[in-house]
Amino acid sequence: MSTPIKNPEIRYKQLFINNEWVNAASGKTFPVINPATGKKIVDIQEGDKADVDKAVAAAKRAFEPGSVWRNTDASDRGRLLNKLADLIERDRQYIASLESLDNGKPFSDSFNVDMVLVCKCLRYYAGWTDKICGKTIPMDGNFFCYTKLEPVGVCGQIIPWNFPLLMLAWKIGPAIACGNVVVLKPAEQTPLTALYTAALTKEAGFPPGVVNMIPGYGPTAGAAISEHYDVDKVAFTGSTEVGQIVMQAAARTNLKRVTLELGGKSPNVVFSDADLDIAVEACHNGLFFNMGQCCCAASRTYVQEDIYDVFTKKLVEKAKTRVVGDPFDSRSMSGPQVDQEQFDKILALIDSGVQQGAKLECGGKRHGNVGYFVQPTVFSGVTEDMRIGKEEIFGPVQQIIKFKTMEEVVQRANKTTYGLAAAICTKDIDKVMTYSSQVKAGTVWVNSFNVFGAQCPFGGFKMSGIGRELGESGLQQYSEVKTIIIKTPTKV
Ligand code: TXE
Repeated sequence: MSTPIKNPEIRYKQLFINNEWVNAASGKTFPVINPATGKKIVDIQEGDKADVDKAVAAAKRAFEPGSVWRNTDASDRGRLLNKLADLIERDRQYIASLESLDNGKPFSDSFNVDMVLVCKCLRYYAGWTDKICGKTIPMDGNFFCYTKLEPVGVCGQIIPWNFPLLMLAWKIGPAIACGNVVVLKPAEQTPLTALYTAALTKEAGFPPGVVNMIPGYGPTAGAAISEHYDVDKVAFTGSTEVGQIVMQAAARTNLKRVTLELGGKSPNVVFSDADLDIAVEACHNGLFFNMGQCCCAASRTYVQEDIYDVFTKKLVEKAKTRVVGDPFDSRSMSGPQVDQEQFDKILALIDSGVQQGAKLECGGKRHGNVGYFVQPTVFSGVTEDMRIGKEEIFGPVQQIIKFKTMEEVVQRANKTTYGLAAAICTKDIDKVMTYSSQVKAGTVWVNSFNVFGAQCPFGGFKMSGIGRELGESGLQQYSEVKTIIIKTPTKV
C-alpha cells in the first residue's frame, strides 16, 4: 500500500468551464472543511446560476453538429476515457490523499477501493463506446427501418459527497461513452477531487466544453442545472427529498430526462442456517463501511429468533473492534462523518433510538472531541416503527431486528418506501430464490454485501430512484433511440 500525502497541495479552486479555470461570476467563495478537524482546508469559487448558464452554453456549443466532439470517432471517445483512467492511476496516491482529506474516509479505502473502482468504471465504459448499436427492424411494407442510439445532449450531473470521485466516474463514464457533454456539480462538502479530475480531462485531450465542473451549493447551482432549459438530461444522486425537487424542476421546465439514485433502508436478513462468520462480515461491513455513509447501507439487520442472542453478541463484539481515527493512520477502519450536519443528524437519531426503547448495545456517542467522529453503535430490540428502524441514518448505527419466518421477514423487509438493496445470509438455495424474487430492491446480495462491479446495474425500486447506473443499463439512460424509415423500391 502506498503512503498517504498528509497535506496534499490544493491546485484547483475555480470553476472549470470550456477547458478553462475561471472565477465565479459573483466572485463569491465557499469554505471546504476537513471533517477530521472541523477546520477549513481552502476556499473554493462558488458557482451559481450565471456560471451554470455559461457552462451549459459551452457544453451546448461543444455538442453542435460539426463540432470537434461530434466529429470524434466513437473509438476515440474510448481512448479518452482510457487515458483519463490512466492519468487517475498515475496520480492515485495524490488523489486518494485529497479524497481522504476532503471526505474523511480512511486513506486505505480511498486508495484501495474508491480509486480502483473509479478506474474500472471509466475503462468499462471506454470499452463500450464503439459497441453502442441500434437495430434493423423488419417492418411491414416496402421500407427499410433501422434505429440509432444517439447521445441525449447536455447532461447535468449532481453528485453527493459519500464517494466523491466514484460518483463522478459513474456519471461521466456512461455519459461520455454515449457521446454526450457534461455539466457536473460536485457536492459542496467534497469538490476537491472532482476539480483535480477536471484538469486531468483537459490533459487527456477532451475537447473544450465536453466536461465542465461547477462547484457550489444545491439550491443555487444544483437547482440552476435541474431547471435549465438547455440541459437535456439530469442525473442526480443524493437524498430522496432533493430527488423529488430535481424531478419537479425537470417536469416544470423542459421535461429533461431524469435519473435518480436516492436513499435506502436496506434489509439484510440472517437465517439461522447461515454460516455465521460470513454473516457477521456481511452485516458488519454492510453497515459500517464508509462510516455508514452508503446509500445501500444494511441499516436493518433482521436476525432469526433462534440465533438472535448469539448473533447479536457477535455483531456487538465485531463493532467494538472497529478502529475509529485519523483517516491518514493506516490502523483506522473508520474516519469522521462528512460534516457537522450529518454528525448532528446521526447523534439525534441515536438519541431517538434510546428514547423509543431500543437497547443500546455499544457506542452511542461522539468519538473524541475534535472533528465529526461517531462511535460504532449497535442497537438491538429495534422495531420498524422506531425512527432508527425506518429513517435513513447514513451513519455508523446498526439496527438489529428479530424475526421468525420467511413470510414475515419478506413482508417486513418490504415495509418501507425505499427499495435500493437487500441481502440474505443462508445456505439454503430455496430461501435465496424465494427472498430474492419477493424482496423489492434493485440489488440483492447473497452471503455478501456492498459488492459492486462496473458491469452490474445498480439503482432503486420505489422511492430509492429511477433508472439504473453501471452496466449496459447505464448506457440506456444516456441515449435517445432514433428510428429511421426509408422508402425502398422493393421489399427489403
Ligand atoms: O443530501 P442532498 P445531503 C441522504 C442521507 C443524508 C441526506 C442528506 O440520508 O443524510 O441525504 O444529505 C445537491 N437542487 N444522502 O444534504 O442535499 C447537493 O448540493 C439540486 C443519500 O448532503 O440530497 C449535493 O450535490 N441539487 C445519498 C447533492 O444534491 C441539490 C448521498 C446531494 O445533496 C439541491 C448523500 C437542489 N435543491 C446523501 N439541494 C445517496 N443516495 O448516496 C441539494 N442539492
